[in-house]
Amino acid sequence: MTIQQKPPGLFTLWSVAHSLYAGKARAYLIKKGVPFRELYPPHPGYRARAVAAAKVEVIPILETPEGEFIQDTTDIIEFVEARFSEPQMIPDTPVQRAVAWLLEAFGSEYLLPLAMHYRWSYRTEQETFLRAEFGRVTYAGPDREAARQSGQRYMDYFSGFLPALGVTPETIPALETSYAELLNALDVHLQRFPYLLGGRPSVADFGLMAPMFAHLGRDPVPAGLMKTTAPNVFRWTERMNRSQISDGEFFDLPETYFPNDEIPPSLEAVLALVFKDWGPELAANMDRFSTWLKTEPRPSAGQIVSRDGLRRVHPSLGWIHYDWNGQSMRRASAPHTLWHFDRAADHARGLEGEAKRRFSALARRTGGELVMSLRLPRPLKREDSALVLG
Ligand SMILES: N[C@@H](CCC(=O)N[C@@H](CS)C(=O)NCC(=O)O)C(=O)O
Repeated sequence: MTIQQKPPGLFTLWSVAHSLYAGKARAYLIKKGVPFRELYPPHPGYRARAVAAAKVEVIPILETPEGEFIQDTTDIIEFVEARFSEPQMIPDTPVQRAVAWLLEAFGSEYLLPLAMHYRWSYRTEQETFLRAEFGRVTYAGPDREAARQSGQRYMDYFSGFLPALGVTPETIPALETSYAELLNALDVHLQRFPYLLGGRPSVADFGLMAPMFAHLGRDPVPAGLMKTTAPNVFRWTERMNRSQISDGEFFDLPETYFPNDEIPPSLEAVLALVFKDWGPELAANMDRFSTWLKTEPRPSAGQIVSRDGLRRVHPSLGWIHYDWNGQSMRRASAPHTLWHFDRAADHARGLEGEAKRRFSALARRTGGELVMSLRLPRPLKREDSALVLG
């Protein structure tokens, strides 16, 4: 096999087209104008360099031209932002910045069960597509049948996630109803604005691209649903993968965030759903983390936060139960979600004076006061691709 040599200055995104989190990192690098290429796992460098450095088998991993490796899409964004401040991808006004990080966390975490549901509960309707996509993870050759067979192991692995994500025949109707509500609210907003915070993309959009592109906007069944019920959301997924900031559709809108740190009513409607739908899970995860801490003999700084003590992409501390939209929900706890939520909440907690008052009023109007009052019983950090105690 001939391995392509990379031009100098080029970043590498170890990636696949149908990966949820790669969709977020890809859109970010495109909009940020970072020169990058994408390489797939069959390339020998994936295991030898990227997985070896990340210490977990995961997609995506960013490799810098200097040979550093960064895993976790939020860490990737933070790393690149620290290196290149322009073009701006994070609002610098206080309320918008807190809202942007909150939506970034919500998109990256909350919608994972829905994305996985629409991929795997409708598997028979989209089997050929999924086989082709998962084939690309393990096979790079001309034999189509071999490609379609080769991803089977990964398909079995990922489709097995549904019960741990709370997706069961009992919860599916409520999950689908809540998703329809969210699609509708986003569709109304994106009729008027190209991005969540106005004329310029932000971390809010990248977080939402995680579930909304690879699964919900690309797999045949959910993409059909998105196109037929929320076409503005589908159009936004296309826009998010183009390097231009402005879009000819919105020709009179400047390439800036909403003026005066405003959050328009159509985005408030989205936030109301964020708090209503995400709140019960966050509170249950918080309780589970507190209980786990109490049962650990000597919880020390740097200890891996995972029931089996292993470094995992999606660690768990056991099952959580909570009432959710009239359903009793049972799923595996997700402490990584708490890490993500808390980084966003920290921006809100850091607000002062008039900005603090405006954010509190916004949380009150959108039913988010309880959610925004949730506190980690102990800090969480990421170290070497593991979630650890601070
Ligand atoms: N928090 C990570 C999650 C990455 C992730 O879940 N990637 C999936 C593919 S989209 C994966 O490789 N999962 C492997 C696994 O769960 O074992 C990120 O933001 O990068």
